[in-house]
Amino acid sequence: MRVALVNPNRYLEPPVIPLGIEYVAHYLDREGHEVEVVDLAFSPDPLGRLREDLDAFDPHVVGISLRNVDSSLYYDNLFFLEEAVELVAACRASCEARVVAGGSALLAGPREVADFVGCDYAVYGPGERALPALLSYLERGAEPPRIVNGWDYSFSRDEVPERGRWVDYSPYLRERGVAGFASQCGCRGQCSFCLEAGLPWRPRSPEAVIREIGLLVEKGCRELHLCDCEFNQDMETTKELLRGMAERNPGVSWSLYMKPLPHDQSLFRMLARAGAESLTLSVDSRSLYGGAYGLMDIQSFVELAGRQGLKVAVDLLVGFPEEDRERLRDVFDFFRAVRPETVGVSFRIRVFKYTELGMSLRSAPPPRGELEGEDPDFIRPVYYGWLSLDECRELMGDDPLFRIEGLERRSNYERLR
Ligand code: B12
Ligand code: SF4
Repeated sequence: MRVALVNPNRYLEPPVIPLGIEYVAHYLDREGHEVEVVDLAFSPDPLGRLREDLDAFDPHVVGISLRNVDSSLYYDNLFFLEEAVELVAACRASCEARVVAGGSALLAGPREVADFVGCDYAVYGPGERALPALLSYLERGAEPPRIVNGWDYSFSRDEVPERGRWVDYSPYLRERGVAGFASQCGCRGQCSFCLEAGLPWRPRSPEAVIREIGLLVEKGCRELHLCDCEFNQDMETTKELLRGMAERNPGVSWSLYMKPLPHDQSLFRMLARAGAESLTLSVDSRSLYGGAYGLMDIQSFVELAGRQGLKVAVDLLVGFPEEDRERLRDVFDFFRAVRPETVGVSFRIRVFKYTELGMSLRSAPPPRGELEGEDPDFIRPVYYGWLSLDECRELMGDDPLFRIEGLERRSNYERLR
């Protein structure tokens, strides 16, 4: 079948090469489908460009990759799905193709997002084998289910996806973008606010990841970002990968997300040897006091990383219903003492319908604070919080270590570059 894969992500802070599209395109191509990627990231006229490309290609299926629902920032929030509605409508007007949505935005509620953007089908989770499976229904003239669970199909752990074939990296690299690579999918964490909590964990084989990085190096990409939600989920797999990278991917420097646990001294030594430079450490005050990890774990993380010359940017989320200012004062004082490179603070929490926090806030009004936003499906931004900007500033003091996320449009890891 002819499949057009559309990247509507025009948020450029920083621009992100659509890795999900590259992976899905690789699998479709391998299955014998004809693939064209319509990358709208830098297009001055996205609707016009989409219509033109669809007219020329006349696809049977349009796959639209929805990465971000919104910018997830309380200040100056940008909501992206409105534009997706227009793009889906433009597909309908241009061709007869069925429209399939995929991408991490679907985690906000696959049915809700599918209804919002008006697509025919939606795949949530990995699309590598799920989209070809959906196409085979259509080829047979059968009706696929409207919502497909990508984890039922997953991906092949040994596959080495082609890189830089489907997407032109050059405008991204010119505008501060870096290529990404993924070593695993899913998360074993259970953070109450997070879209990824408890998503089935599937590792890729370290050998395949090392070879994929080799392909990126051949394309001239030596500065990379890991696209795992958190790297340190399974120490055995991560260490095997790091050993291989140190031996076979020399000269690569990369950034990654990590969570406080698990970690040990050798993990940081191996990260440094494998070219890792900056780590974004995700911390939320509820997990901190709920037992997932403690202050000592974070202190040891920052110290051990620092000893290896690794820079640590902390993404800190505070202001859960059960907290008060005194508890948060302890958290801020702790970071003031431990001093990672930078701490990006969010004190309003983006709430999603099916997260633990979303479900509890929907079932009963919180003991303190309020929900801002009207959408019962929580697709249009809904925020929860009780701390005011002034109170948050007071907790930060005038220490330049802390920055409030959203008041400037640069993600935490970029401040380290
Ligand atoms: C790594 C990462 C980053 C890196 C990216 C580095 C790089 N060079 O690629 C950086 C730090 C730059 C970043 C920035 C941001 N990020 Co980010 N990021 C991620 C993370 C951890 C991985 C994304 C990724 O590439 N995954 C690997 C690829 C292969 O997976 P994928 O894109 O989802 O594609 C798969 C499936 O979704 C599906 N699929 C994808 N497209 C399609 C299409 C079809 C048709 C089908 C069928 C299937 C399909 O198949 C693919 C293969 O399995 C995700 C969380 C997550 N695990 O998804 C957050 C995440 C996407 N980011 C998020 C956010 C909010 C942002 C920022 C807006 C933050 C900010 N305010 O600055 C920016 C946006 C930047 C931009 N221009 O879009 C949120 C989005 C949530 C929301 N509110 O919508 C996420 C979900 C994190 C979270 N838990 O909240 N990010
Ligand atoms: S915050 Fe990190 S560890 Fe927690 S559920 Fe989300 S991705 Fe997993």
